Amino acid sequence: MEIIHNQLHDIFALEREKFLIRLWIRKGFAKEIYLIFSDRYEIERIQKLKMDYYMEVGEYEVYQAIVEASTPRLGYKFMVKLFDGTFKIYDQFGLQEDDEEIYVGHFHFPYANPSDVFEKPKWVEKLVVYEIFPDRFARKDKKEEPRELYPWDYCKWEKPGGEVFLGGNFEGIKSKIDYFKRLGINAIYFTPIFKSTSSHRYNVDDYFDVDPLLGTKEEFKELVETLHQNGIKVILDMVFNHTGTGFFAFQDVIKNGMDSKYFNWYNIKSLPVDIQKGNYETFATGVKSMPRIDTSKKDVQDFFLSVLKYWLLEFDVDGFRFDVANELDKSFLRRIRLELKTLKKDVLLIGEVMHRSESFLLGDMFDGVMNYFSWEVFLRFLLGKYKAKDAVKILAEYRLKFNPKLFSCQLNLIGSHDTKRVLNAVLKNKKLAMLACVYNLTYQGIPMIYYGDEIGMEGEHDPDCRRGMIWEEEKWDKEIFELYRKLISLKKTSTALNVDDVKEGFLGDVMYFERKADDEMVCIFFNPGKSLQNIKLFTPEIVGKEITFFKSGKSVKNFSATFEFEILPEDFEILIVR
Ligand code: ARE
Repeated sequence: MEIIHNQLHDIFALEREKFLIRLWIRKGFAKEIYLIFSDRYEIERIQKLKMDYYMEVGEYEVYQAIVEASTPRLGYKFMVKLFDGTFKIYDQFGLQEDDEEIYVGHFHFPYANPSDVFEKPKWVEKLVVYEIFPDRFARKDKKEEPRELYPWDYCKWEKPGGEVFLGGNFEGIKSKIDYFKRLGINAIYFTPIFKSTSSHRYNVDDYFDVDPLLGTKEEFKELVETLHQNGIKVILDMVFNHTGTGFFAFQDVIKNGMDSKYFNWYNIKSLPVDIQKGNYETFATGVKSMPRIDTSKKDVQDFFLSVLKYWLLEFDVDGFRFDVANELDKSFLRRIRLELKTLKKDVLLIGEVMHRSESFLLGDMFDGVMNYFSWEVFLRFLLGKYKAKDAVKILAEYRLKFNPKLFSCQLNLIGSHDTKRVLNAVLKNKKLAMLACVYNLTYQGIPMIYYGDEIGMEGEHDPDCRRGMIWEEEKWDKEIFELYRKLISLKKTSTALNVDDVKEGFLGDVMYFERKADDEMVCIFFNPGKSLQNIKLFTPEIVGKEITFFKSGKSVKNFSATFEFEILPEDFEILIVR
């Protein structure tokens, strides 16, 4: 085993002259660690800073230091004090004997350009996103409909795909403002709203128009305005990996073959292009309704950038979620960031990446991704597939790869229009679904709630997870609904739940998150097992503090460094320490 965890020596520019540096070192190896640093060009002016112990992750201890530098440049190495009082140096060449002369081996942060400093959109703090699948959320009847509709509760018996329309629309969504306020959410992510032949609308035929079944562009504009007036931000889903077959460029290729000026936008395998055969590259395998478009081409990028600017500027939307983001050309993703952030500094850019996202989260493309990865780890813990200790290690190792400001922009979810609903994911165990909800609203990042999860709706994998929203209150699970309301309110008022940090930990079989601000500490405990757990905390930070139990609302003034309480089987507790 490596003494220094090589992968995890990290540096992030928090500001142009302020750096966060972390080092992982094997447990029990170091007594103290010092950071030796200077401007790279002034190595005679070396400074020394004692690093803070940050947390334990698996076999390693993580130390960190925040360096206030005098220029945007940094040269640095680590001085490791061992228990026998001797020192070792850790630099570019690895771990070696202390030697005053070897400063040349130092690590470099050559120059922090403005783009190296990740800025999170201001409104991300205290944000709770609600995901709406427009065809299935709410419908306000219109006299004439452009399509045949199925009954709202049709999906209870059938498992219909994209060909079945229930007819949810913009007016329907607008009529639910009171519901959004009651729940407390302050942003909505809409799956695609553009003109399409399917009810999921991921095969877009016209990126400059909304689907007529949803309403008109004017109605959408009014909806955005109304949501904004009520403090609710709007995030749109943009599908740039593929188009619909009715999209003008694809139609032009069908008509003109190789003479079409859009011919090289697609990967056409033979001519003539035949939609029945699907003789072209598509999304996934053989999805004929979705011809894949080549986003490495400059004119394709130009076209889609004009689409983004149109919705951003004309409709004043606040952010975008990019479909199949992991397959888009990275030069396109970098252009999106550069051009959109110039137009609107605070626009939020979220990628749909269902797996580990290190290469997408360097700060040059997205602000965040849909965080399926951390959820999958937590889910395995809930289901007993991972012990608390192992889940904590994976969660922390993953989180610590990222700039902490950027990690706060991850869209944390526990299900979506593409997966089983959370209740089904936890095998219909309501108590575990409630633990998932607590994870969702308290882990570092932006919580995203998939419509209907807050009232306990069920649903297997796509398309079953897209049933019509239940509006009859007597059919709701009120206990789940109240838990969501209370947690959303906590997320919106707590300072600790909004810091750019979390510490994952475990006490036996219990997992916990510790979130700490200057004026408040919030500790969240999860006990998915079948036995009652006695929790004994020992930390001087609770001496003289008032501790409030989230569930009962009871507070106690605490005078010692120890604090004991119980958590029932398959239950959680949140302590708010002020
Ligand atoms: C249909 C079927 C699905 C099937 C899919 C692919 O219903 O069961 O997985 O085809 O063959 C839209 C519709 C879907 C429709 C699809 C094709 O909403 O109902 O699904 O079009 O007609 C991958 C991608 C990820 C993608 C998912 C679906 O990585 O980007 O598959 N998600 C986006 C949207 C979808 C949308 C599209 C893409 C297409 O969010 O709603 O689908 O625009 C494992 C793999 C993942 C894989 C996942 C599939 O986890 O590791 O990579 O994700 O399975 O669930």
